[in-house]
Amino acid sequence: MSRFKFSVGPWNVASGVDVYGPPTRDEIPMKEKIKKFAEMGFDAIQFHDDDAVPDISSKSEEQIIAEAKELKALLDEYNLEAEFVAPRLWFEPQFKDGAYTAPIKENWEHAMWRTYRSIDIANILGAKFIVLWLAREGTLCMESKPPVETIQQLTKSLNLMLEYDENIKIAIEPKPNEPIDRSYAGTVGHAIALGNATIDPDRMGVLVESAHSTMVGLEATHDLAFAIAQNKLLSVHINDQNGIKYDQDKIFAAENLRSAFNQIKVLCDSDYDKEGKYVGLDVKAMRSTSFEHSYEHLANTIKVVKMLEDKVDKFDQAVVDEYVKDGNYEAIEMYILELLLTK
Ligand code: XUL
Ligand code: MN
Repeated sequence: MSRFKFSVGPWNVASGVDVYGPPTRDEIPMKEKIKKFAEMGFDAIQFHDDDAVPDISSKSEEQIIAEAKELKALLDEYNLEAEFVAPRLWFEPQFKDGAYTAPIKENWEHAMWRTYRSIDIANILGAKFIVLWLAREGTLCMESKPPVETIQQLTKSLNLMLEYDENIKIAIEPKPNEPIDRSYAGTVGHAIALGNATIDPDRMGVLVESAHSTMVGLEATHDLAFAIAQNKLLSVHINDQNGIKYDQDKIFAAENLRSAFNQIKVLCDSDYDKEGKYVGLDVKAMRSTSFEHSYEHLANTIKVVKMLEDKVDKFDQAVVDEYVKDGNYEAIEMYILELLLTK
């Protein structure tokens, strides 16, 4: 048994399509995924606005509310919570040069409309916060937007969201690039600073994704620790990533076992589980995986977390402290390697 509660997003089960090739697996309908997630033991689902209400931009506010209520009934049937709602502000052509940082006013207004609808949906589903992955908030062409004013426009957008609903919290999920070339706010430090610049910093936090920290050359464990130390960690996306390249969303620990151990350790040591927060998965099956194995990366990630929790329980800080006193840092390396490599 894990000490954690787990959440998953429907996009974690996908067709294998990438920018260079078509799907390699059939699409699975949303309702079927939700049923399967419940059977697998997940506690909560993460939603994009259009996962919850497909084709949201073409629908009226009344229709959106009605469909969100239907989804809430489905979740209740399976005893699942909704962890968060995240507006998908990177897909529509209007957002080609950013959403909150769109240089054209009507496009920015559409981004705000979708965000307000995301807050409405979150309230219906009982989710306490929305997640903003700032996918295109940066530049492809550096001169298309004046950077200082544009970053201020991003802060103004956050303030409007906080004013729209006096209870909603906002978690910014930073990522340094992809699809945008150069993000305006690509790290956990940027995300926290942005929150602190708003009218209500107490309702601003971050979602730390392991792979996104790796993509910027930082250690996910320390990003988690930094957010925890500032009381800003609202959620996590655990996964893995092979170096500073395209976003891979590999299963947790597949590339960097020691980092994965330390990420779980920092969550355990800070009592993340006792705060009722979820360990969120943001993992993808590889494109080469066949349809019948569509869900295994999720089960495997949870299994790995449990195994790492056992390692955390075996870890003895007193042993490390003694080695530190003695200046025997080589022994600390071996202590950790033996801990991870032996039963
Ligand atoms: C993108 C990413 C997204 C967000 C949710 O890299 O991680 O799935 O987590 O919008
Ligand atoms: Mn993510």
